[in-house]
Amino acid sequence: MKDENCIFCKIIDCEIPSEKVYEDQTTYAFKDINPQAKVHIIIVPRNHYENVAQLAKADPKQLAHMVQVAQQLADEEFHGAYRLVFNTGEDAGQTVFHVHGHILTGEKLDE
Ligand code: IU
Repeated sequence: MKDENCIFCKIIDCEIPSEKVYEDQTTYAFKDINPQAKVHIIIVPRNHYENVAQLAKADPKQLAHMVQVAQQLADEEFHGAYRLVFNTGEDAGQTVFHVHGHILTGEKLDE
């Protein structure tokens, strides 16, 4: 399930370069190009869904897997402490309409 106009589908397929930090059969994670924390990773499913609600409805196991991978990356980066954010909708700051979690970690975060 790909969208040929989607920039994150192109990153997953390595048509556009990214700083990959994790991949498996269903999931891909890379460093955000505009980091908002010491470690800022974007985690995406390989399949294209517009937002987290669509993903949760269509494939809840995939969403659960992404949370587990986020935990694993934060275990490696900052003793398992992290913030996981899914901006959903333009008015909430979503700019790329391929569901993605922002994993913010690597340092103590502001409350
Ligand atoms: P948002 O939740 O849709 O606003 O998040 C999109 C994020 O993707 C944002 O933090 C961008 O810096 C990041 N990003 C990226 O890392 N590489 C890209 O090629 C593009 C966006 I386009």
